[in-house]
Amino acid sequence: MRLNVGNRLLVTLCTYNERENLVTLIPEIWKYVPDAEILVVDDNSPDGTGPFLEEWITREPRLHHLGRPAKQGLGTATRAALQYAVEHDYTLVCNLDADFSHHPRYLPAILAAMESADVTIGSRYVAGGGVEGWGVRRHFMSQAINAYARLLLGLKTKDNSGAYRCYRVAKLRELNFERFLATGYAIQEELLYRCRQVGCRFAEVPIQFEERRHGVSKIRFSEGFRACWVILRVALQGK
Ligand SMILES: Nc1nc2c(ncn2[C@@H]2O[C@H](COP(=O)(O)OP(=O)(O)O)[C@@H](O)[C@H]2O)c(=O)[nH]1
Ligand SMILES: [Mg+2]
Repeated sequence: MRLNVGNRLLVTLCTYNERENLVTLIPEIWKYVPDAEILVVDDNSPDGTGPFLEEWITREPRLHHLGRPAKQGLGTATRAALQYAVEHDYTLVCNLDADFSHHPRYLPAILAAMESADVTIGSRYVAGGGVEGWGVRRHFMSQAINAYARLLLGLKTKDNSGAYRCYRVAKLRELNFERFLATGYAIQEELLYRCRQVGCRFAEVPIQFEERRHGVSKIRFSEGFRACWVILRVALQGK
């Protein structure tokens, strides 16, 4: 799809050891949205993602690399990605996991929903959405975290823990990123909570969450408990 005239879209990918996925994911994103620029926030992955991107960038002006010295968590990586979009004056920023769990085929529908929303969620938990390849434990963890976040943070949206989202950068500008508490996976719930505080309109577009194509998940079971603790602190901190 083509972007409306004057709109600039940044697609952000946070990565730790996702080089094998990036090789095909980045061109796949441009298949759906050729005008998008892509930012990879990489934490000095041992698989050589950094040098691989630096070489690619010499041939591709739509590609950007924000390299961090060491693995610092998905929360701070996501924040860095969104802050980059604010600092570089994009209109919209879409974030995807970099392992093909979030297929770029949904980007056109997500962008269309932004016509009347400030935040659009690529949602596993609305009609037409779903998850493939998860065991019982992973399903339970996701459902439990979502119910917990809805209860504590008063969120009305269905998929509050997924990272597949599009944000209107003008609304992100209103957030105080210094106040964020999450450094890990709870960043997703915290972002929705803070976006709601600044009056964002939300939309959810169904996606099928797919099994990662290469590599291994970086999430640990303990991450669920850590996320619950952070969500509680966010709720207590209030405005
Ligand atoms: N930059 C950065 N990316 C991360 C970090 N932890 C996870 N990611 C990336 O975040 C995305 C989601 O992580 P993943 O391990 O697939 O989590 P899962 O899908 O919940 O199993 C992937 O693109 C990871 O490479 C981190 O500490 N730093
Ligand atoms: Mg994944």
